[in-house]
Formats: sequence, C-alpha cells, structure tokens
Amino acid sequence: MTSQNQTLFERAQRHIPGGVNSPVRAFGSVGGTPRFFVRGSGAYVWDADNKRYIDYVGSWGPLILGHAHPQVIDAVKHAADFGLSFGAPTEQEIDLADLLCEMLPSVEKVRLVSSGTEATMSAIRLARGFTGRDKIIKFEGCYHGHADSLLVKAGSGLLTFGNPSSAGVPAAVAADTVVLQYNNPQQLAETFVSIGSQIAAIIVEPVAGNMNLVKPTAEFLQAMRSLCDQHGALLIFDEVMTGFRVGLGCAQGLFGIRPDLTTLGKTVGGGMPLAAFGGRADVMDKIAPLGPVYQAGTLSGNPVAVAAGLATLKLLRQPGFYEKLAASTSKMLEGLCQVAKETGQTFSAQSVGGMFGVYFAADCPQSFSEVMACDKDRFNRFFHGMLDQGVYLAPSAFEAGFVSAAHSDTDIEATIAAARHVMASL
Ligand code: KE4
Repeated sequence: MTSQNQTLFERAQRHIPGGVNSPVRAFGSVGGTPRFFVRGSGAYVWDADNKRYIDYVGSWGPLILGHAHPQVIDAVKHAADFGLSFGAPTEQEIDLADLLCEMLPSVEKVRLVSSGTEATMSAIRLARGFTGRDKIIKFEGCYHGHADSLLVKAGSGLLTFGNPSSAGVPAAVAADTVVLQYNNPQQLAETFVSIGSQIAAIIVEPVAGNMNLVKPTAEFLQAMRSLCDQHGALLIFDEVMTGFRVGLGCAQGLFGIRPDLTTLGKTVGGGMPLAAFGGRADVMDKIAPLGPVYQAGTLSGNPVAVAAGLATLKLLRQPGFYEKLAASTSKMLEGLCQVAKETGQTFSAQSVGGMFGVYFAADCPQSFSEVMACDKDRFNRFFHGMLDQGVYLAPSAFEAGFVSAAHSDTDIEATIAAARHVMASL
C-alpha cells in the first residue's frame, strides 16, 4: 500500500521546490521519503500514516518542552484572541526584552526578529557598522542561517547536500568571509596577525551543532575572546541552537565567556517564529532608529510568538529543569553506547545539556575533518532502522539531536531497545 507520506511528497513536489520549505527536511542525505507530520504531543510526533515516533529533532531544537505544551499553547491562544500582529510596539515585547537582559548578563539591549537567519544577518551588519570593517571570520562546518555572507563552507543542509558554499553568493561578498577551522586557535591567531585590523567580527557556534555536535576546547574559546579584544573585533556567539538548550545561561554561561553580541532563536520562541540579537549597549545603540545600521521587520516582536517565548522561558526557569534534561540525554546516550558495544558497532556519542551528537566513529570528533571521517553510510542505515522502529532522529549525519523535558524514562528505554535491534543488523 502506498504510504500517505509518499503520496504527499509527490504532490508537494509539484509546486514546492524539492517538496519542502527547508532543504534538510527532504531526506536528501539519508534517502527515502520524508515524513509529513500531522500532530505532535510531548515527546511524540505522528506522520501521515498515523505512525508514532519518539522525536529527537523537536523542530531542530525549539521544542525543548516537548510538542504542544499546554501552557505554551494556552499562551498562544490567549494572545491570538487579542490579534495576530500590529506592526506597532506592545508591552509583551518589553517583558521579553527585560527577561532576556536579566537572563544573559552580556545582553544589555536586544532586538527581536523572526528567524535565526535574520538575527545573524543583522548581527553581522551591526558588527561591520560598529567597527567600520568588512571581514567576518566563521568556521568550516558551522551554519548561521542563509544570509549571503554566511553561506561559505557552511554546515547543516549545505553540508548534508555536499555543497558547503551556495550558488548565488557574489564572489565579492564571499571574499569578505574568512573561513577557518573550528577548534584551531593557532590558525585563528595567525589570521589575526595578518589581517586583524580588517576583521569586524568572529561569528561562532559556541557548541557546534550543524556539522553534528562538536564541543569547543577551552583554548579555542579563550583565543576568540582575547584576539577580538586585542584587535578591536567583536565576538558574536551564535546561540540560535545552544541558547537555552545547553543551560539557562546558554553556552556563554556554561563556558564563562562574555560575547559582544549574541544571536538567539529556536528555543527562545518555543516553536514560533521568534529570534533575537543583542549584546553590548554601545554596539546595539548603532541600530536604527538610534544609529546608522538599518534593521527592520514587519513581524519582528510578533505578539503571538512573543507569548510563546515568554511562556517557554518561564517554564525553563523552573528549578532543576536543566539537570533533569541533561540526565535524560546522558542516560539515552549511555544506553546507545552500551548497545553499540554489545553489537560490535564502532560508535561514540556526547551531549551538552539537551543537545547531543552520535557518531559511527571510535571517538567523538573535535573538528570538521574528524566529523567528515565518521561513517556516514552506516549512520544513514541506522537512521532508517530507527525510523522503522518509531524513533525519529535528525535526517542527516551532520546535525545534532535534541531531547525534550517530555521524554520519559520509558521513551529513553524504548529508544535504547530500538537501537539494540537496529545495531544488531547494521
Ligand atoms: P533559522 O533561520 O533557520 O531560524 O536559523 C538559522 C540558524 C542560525 N544559527 C544556527 C546555529 C542554526 O542552527 C540555525 C538553523 N539550524 C538549522 C538546523 N541545523 C535549521 C533547520 C533548517 O535549516 O531547516
């Protein structure tokens, strides 16, 4: 019998390029038919064939509370009853700005936007406007959304489809983006020695999640901070994925590094189109209408999205939230490593708070080249085996996974049992 997912995928491809509204959803890297979801609740999603999956993608990070959390849904419904958008300021935007500045000491002022791409694109423009410099440093395998300057040797969907640099980006734009190796402080220092006076900013994922999960070394983090200070460049932490995912203080709180600018998205909006960029007041005051760096958005600070964000952040601040999330995540990974050992699989895994990476390699990769050396084909077979078993992992070997507060011990144990079954015949 034809799967409804297949039928819908064929229909979708008639008028939507690739049948999807974002490339990573197309299963291009893992092959097969993308699942069309019809419902999510807690740790679960159901596809068009009414098959249930334990979900470890969580809409690529936002659903840290699980799908359709009642308090978030109620907040959204209540806000919607008063109108969907005004294109004018609302009190709730002040509440969210105040809360973000309270939760993140490095964020003295903040501007709300509608996507992570908007946040990073604006932060880059702001850094260039503030410093009067053009060069930006990013790292191979990191993905910061699809603004032209940042689609150079990027991760996520570009890496998944093997085209790390997008067509359509003018060479003149790409020329101002310097791409270095993640976790290579020596190379970074050498670059600053040669062109430090031209560098407006470093933008970095403080825990990389778009080439699979790669943790930063303390040396790398410290080098970025001190080199920016020495050369008058800004340090931008792209915390769209790590923000409120790895801890209440984000990655910057975890590592004790104070960036000049921070970008947020995903979790901060609880699943609604909400993102933000913020940081030093002297830098943020360069943003229009105060300063000369233009930035705008029809739906920026949208009241319904802000309601979802406020409801989500309120629940994340509950005592013990992150300890429990990290424990669930660690327990799941320990179980996967145990069954990999039992079944003779070369496998490793690691997590930071509620985000994790799994690798068909003996050791967790610490660099882009080590990620590329992992057994991608074996991951793809594992992905489909788990999908058949009702476990939905990210459909790419180059993405991080996410656990939610809704994942129960029973869900974790079921995931481990599924992995035992799949790994036994990989
Ligand atoms: P969006 O424009 O997709 O909201 O955010 C872009 C972005 C910026 N920075 C980081 C660190 C990100 O991870 C992202 C988006 N992440 C991908 C998944 N790895 C989104 C999924 C997709 O592209 O469909």
